[in-house]
Amino acid sequence: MQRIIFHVDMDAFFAAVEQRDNPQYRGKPLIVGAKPGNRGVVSTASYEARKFGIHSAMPINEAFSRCPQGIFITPRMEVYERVSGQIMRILEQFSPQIEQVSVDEAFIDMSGTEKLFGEPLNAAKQISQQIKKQQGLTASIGIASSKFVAKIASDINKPDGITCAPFEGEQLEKWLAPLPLRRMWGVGSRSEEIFNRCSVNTIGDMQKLSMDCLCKRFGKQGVAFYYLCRGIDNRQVEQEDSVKSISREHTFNVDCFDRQEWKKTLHRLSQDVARQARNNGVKASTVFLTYRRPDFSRHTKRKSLAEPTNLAKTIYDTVIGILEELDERCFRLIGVGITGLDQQIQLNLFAAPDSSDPLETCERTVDKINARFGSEVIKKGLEVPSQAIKRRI
Ligand code: TTP
Ligand code: MG
Repeated sequence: MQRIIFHVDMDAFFAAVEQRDNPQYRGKPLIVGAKPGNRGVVSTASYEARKFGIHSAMPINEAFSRCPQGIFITPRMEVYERVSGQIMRILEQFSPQIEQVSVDEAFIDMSGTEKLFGEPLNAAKQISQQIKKQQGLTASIGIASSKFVAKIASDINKPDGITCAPFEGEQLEKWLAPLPLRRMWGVGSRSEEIFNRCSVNTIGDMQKLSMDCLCKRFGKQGVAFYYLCRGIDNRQVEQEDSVKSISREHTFNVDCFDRQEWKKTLHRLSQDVARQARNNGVKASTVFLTYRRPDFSRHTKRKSLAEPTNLAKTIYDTVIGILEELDERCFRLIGVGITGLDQQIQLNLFAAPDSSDPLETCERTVDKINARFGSEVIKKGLEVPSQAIKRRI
């Protein structure tokens, strides 16, 4: 049977959700990320803002100097996670074989679905229409006989594009040939530099290298390069690979010495992480603390749990335990993550099972209220400023 793989990637995802929910942002350069004047970065930019050269991971202050008239907003993660879950449910209607690879992208194995949805191009049009109809958002879809080529294809006609790559043979090789080496999985800036020094600048240039030559320089990775540059990639669409860890981090505006501030930040981040775990229907067996020192060096410390959890309280208590064992005075960035995720339960936002654990029931109820009325409605102890408590008293 012919393998048919789709890669679906939402267009300017966070910005598109904001433009959908806030008509005043539509058609305008919208930048979602840190607040200008701070040290954080751009999460994403609307296509109008990209015309100014703004892109994900750019320092927010550079984005501001490129486009001071832009609209700068901070992300609403819980909304994007909810929309992400809803999009995955749309995709599930087309095939049970789905691998979610990030908040806004997934592979779908569409092999053998022609009788239900017609030719691949026709099936992709139906997916795109359903996402537009049900979510008011656009996606770009790549169609190919492998994950590697489908991923490249989805990026070619962005936004709102559907691209079908040749399925095999010489035609596929020719299709890949003009693309820059950066599109290859496994080619980072260092290996790109090595290739460029030998005048290998495109995937086509790589196709001319022998297996022997690639292996001598890159070992096992060289074998992968040899096949990938010809569009040969047998990796399966694997649902259980979809989430390996969930983490959130925060960059302080100025290097932070304040322990209370660290704890407040970790409390908020633990809730985000726990909520996403519950949304994804997973529990974690390991919690980790990640941080950058003022010298930018990054460190991660982890701790195993006696029992898997998706509770903010357990995640927070554990990460504070890790923090207490450290001898750090100052952080530039701090973050919380969970891993060792229990993959038995399906990724499905609203199919979260009811729990008999009162704490979990309580946290789930808060999730529902905040998702419905906005994340500001219910706050937990540490998040309420002390002045606010005093005022109420
Ligand atoms: P992407 O799919 O990489 O980007 P995008 O959807 O914004 O734009 P494109 O049309 O090119 O696909 O990432 C999905 C979301 O993940 C993005 O909307 C914001 C978030 N993100 C970050 O927060 N930081 C990052 O560095 C990147 C790349 C993405
Ligand atoms: Mg995207």
